[in-house]
Amino acid sequence: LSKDRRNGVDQFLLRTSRGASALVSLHGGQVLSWKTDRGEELLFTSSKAIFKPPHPLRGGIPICFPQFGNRGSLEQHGFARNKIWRVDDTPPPMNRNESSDNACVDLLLRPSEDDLKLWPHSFEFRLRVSLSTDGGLTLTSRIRNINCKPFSFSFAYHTYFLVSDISEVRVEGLETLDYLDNLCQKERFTEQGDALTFESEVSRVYLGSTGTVAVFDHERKRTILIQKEGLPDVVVWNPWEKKSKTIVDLGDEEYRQMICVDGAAIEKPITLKPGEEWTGRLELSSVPSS
Ligand code: TA6
Repeated sequence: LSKDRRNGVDQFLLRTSRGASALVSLHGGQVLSWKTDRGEELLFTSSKAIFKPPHPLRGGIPICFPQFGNRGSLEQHGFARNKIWRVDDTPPPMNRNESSDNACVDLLLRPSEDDLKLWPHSFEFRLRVSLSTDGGLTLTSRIRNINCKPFSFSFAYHTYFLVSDISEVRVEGLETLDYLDNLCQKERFTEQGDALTFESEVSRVYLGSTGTVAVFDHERKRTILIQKEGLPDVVVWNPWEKKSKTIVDLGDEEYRQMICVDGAAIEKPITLKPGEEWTGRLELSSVPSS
């Protein structure tokens, strides 16, 4: 684990002995880069990304909490991604599935006075980012209610994968699921059984996904496998050409090199009673494919 600073914000580089790496910033607790042991980047970051908190950072894995999108009274995707997190001095113990050989960093977010004015619920949000010896990336979020009243939230790991060409990408594992289409007033549809391919703007929330979701990048001959716990929904987003032009921190043509596929909990918000804790885990791995 090594540390450096960018724009006055600390960031941490996790590395395996074989050379895989992940870069994690205190800005948003955001993973900014994830590379294979051959040095190939797997996450997209916009060339126009603004590295100045509290501006959210376009790329990597922004954490949407305590609200996903505009489904509530808070700013888009909640405030967690805009905050400066701190290193957690009292991290949770390793669980049985975690190896002490993993490279990891533990971060903590507590609400500021200003956050409490907007969202009057005290919480502790502990994030562990862990890189296993085989290069797999795991993000574990533990959110605890330290208030005297229950609260509810929605959540997403808004993961921007880097792809060679969006037209050559296929997403599998969502066939037959119901989804809410953000482009049609969040109307509910059912996926008709084919893998997803992309030829126009897509903004959907797939519901009740239990299995592995796979992102095939035909041109790069690479597949990303997404597994998750505590995260029943999967967001799929690509802004395509027209929408991209309205997003200031995204290049006009960059939509071709990205696809967001998020492990999330959106349709049924998570409710925590005082003292309760929720865990949401995302496990990403990359495998060569033909
Ligand atoms: O479905 C994902 C989404 O909510 C889209 O509507 C789009 O706006 C995207 O997130 C990115 O949001 P951002 O606030 O980062 O521009």
